[in-house]
Formats: sequence, C-alpha cells, structure tokens
Amino acid sequence: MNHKTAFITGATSGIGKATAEIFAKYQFQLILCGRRSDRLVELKETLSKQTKVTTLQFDVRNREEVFKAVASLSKEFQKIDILINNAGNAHGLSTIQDGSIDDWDAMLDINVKGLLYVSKSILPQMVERNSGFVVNIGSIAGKEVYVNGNVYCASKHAVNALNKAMRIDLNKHNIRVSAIHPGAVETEFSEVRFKGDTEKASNVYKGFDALQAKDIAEIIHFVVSRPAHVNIEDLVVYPTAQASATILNKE
Ligand code: NDP
Ligand code: 8X3
Repeated sequence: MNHKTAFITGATSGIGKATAEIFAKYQFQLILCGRRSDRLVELKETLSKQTKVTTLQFDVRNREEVFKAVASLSKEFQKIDILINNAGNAHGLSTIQDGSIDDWDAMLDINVKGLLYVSKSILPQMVERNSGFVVNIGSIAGKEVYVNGNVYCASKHAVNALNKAMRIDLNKHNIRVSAIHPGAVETEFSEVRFKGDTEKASNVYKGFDALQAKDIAEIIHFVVSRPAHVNIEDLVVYPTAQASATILNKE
C-alpha cells in the first residue's frame, strides 16, 4: 500500500476515471467522486481488487452536499494527501449573444465554484498538516479563447488563475499545486457539450489521433510522484495533430 490518499472529482468518466485506474495500480487509497452512483459502485467493485476505495456521490454545485460528503468520510479516508480537481464540462458551443444562460450557470457553477467548494472542504486539513498536493485540471481553453468557446473558456481561465492563486496562498504551507491543461481528449466531454448528440460528439475526434484519458492520467501520476522538492506548476498537453484550440491537422 502506498499510504497516500487521493481524492478525485469527476471519477465516473474520462480523465478522472483513467486517473483512478492508474492510481489504483500504484495503490493509492482512493476517494472517488461523481454524481452517477451506478458508475461509482462499479468503479469501487473493480478497483477495490487493487487498493482501498471509497466513493462519495455529490454534485459539486451543491456546497452543502460537498461539505457533508467530505465530513462523512470514515477515519481511514479522512487524511487526504492529494486532491485532483477534475470534475467539469463544457455545456454548449455558441456565440455569446446566442448562448444559453443555463449553460453559462452550469459551467461557472461546476468548473469554477464547484472546484472552489471542494478545495475549501479539503485545504484546511492540508494547511494544518503542512503537506498536501492539489492538481487542477484546466484546459487549453484556459490559455486561449476560441470561436464560440466564450463562457467555457472563461471558466477555464478562472481555473488557471485559481491554480496560480493557490500556489501563492499555499506555498508557505508546503502544499504543492499543479495545473494540467489538455487539448482534445476523447472522453464523454463532447457528448456533454452537445447534450447527448453522439454523432456531433464523435465528429470532434474524427480524422486525427486525439489524446485519450489515459494519456492525461499518466501525466497526472507523473506530476504527483515527483520528489517532495519538485513541483511542476503548469503543463499544456496537446495531441500531436493539434497546434492550438482551433488548428488541427485533420485528414
Ligand atoms: P467527462 O465528461 O468524460 O467527465 C467529466 C466528469 O466530471 C464526470 O466524471 C462527471 O461525473 C463529473 N462532473 C460533471 N459535472 C459534475 C457535477 N456537477 N458534480 C460532480 N461531478 C461532475 O469529461 P473529461 O474527462 O474530458 O473532463 C474532465 C476534466 O477535463 C474537465 O474539467 C474538463 O473541462 C477537462 N478537459 C477536458 C478536455 C477534453 O477534451 N475532454 C480537454 C481539456 C480539459 P458525473 O456526471 O457522474 O457527475
Ligand atoms: C476541452 C478542450 O478545445 O474544447 O477543454 O476547449 S476544448
């Protein structure tokens, strides 16, 4: 057993799920979070064969649920060494004048406020212990703004800013903070963005080799397994075929 406990939000799918799988292989104790309880049950059943796993079902938008869930952890899972702020999605892709206010609320509430609520529920214990690690999953959308990406890009720019802010505030408490900003990763992300339109979603990844969730998960594991004096601050990871958010070398 690795003796380190990792708390992963958005573990029911994509990057979070792949991270849970790799961390299980390296025997981190795992606290896996998401809203879809059937997936949490399945993950716990599978990964418990390799390591200790517990699950928390909550919506990151609901601050009471977040704090209640973290407070409900049994003693053996209470000390959290690594927080992976991964839960998030894009909702919609349209000009700002045509944008849906519900979509805006979802992106800002989940990607920004949700990340803050989860962080607030866990950071005090890291500060108290003078140790810990936070990995924030940003996006190239936090580095660039692309056509119709407006509010999603704004939410990920906020994650980029919060990552820098956390580094400043937590530095004197010996807490490492890292952001990873992926380009196109083939997950359920586009299905969510296009509200279940699977054809539209799969077209996003057609004609080039997109990143896979495992690619990012391996990088997350690399980042958290550096020696204690090494903190990778910021990593932008593209598929080889992608030069920027909108420049893609497609067939
Ligand atoms: P997925 O849609 O596959 O996974 C998103 C995860 O977030 C799910 O586990 C989902 O769980 C969870 N989630 C979404 N909303 C909530 C909520 N309200 N409360 C709790 N959990 C929630 O997408 P990815 O794996 O691709 O996305 C993971 C992160 O990576 C996101 O922050 C995304 O912005 C970022 N990213 C993705 C890229 C891509 O191209 N795929 C590129 C750059 C960044 P559940 O539905 O069970 O709650
Ligand atoms: C997800 C990748 O290009 O849609 O963050 O912003 S992109």
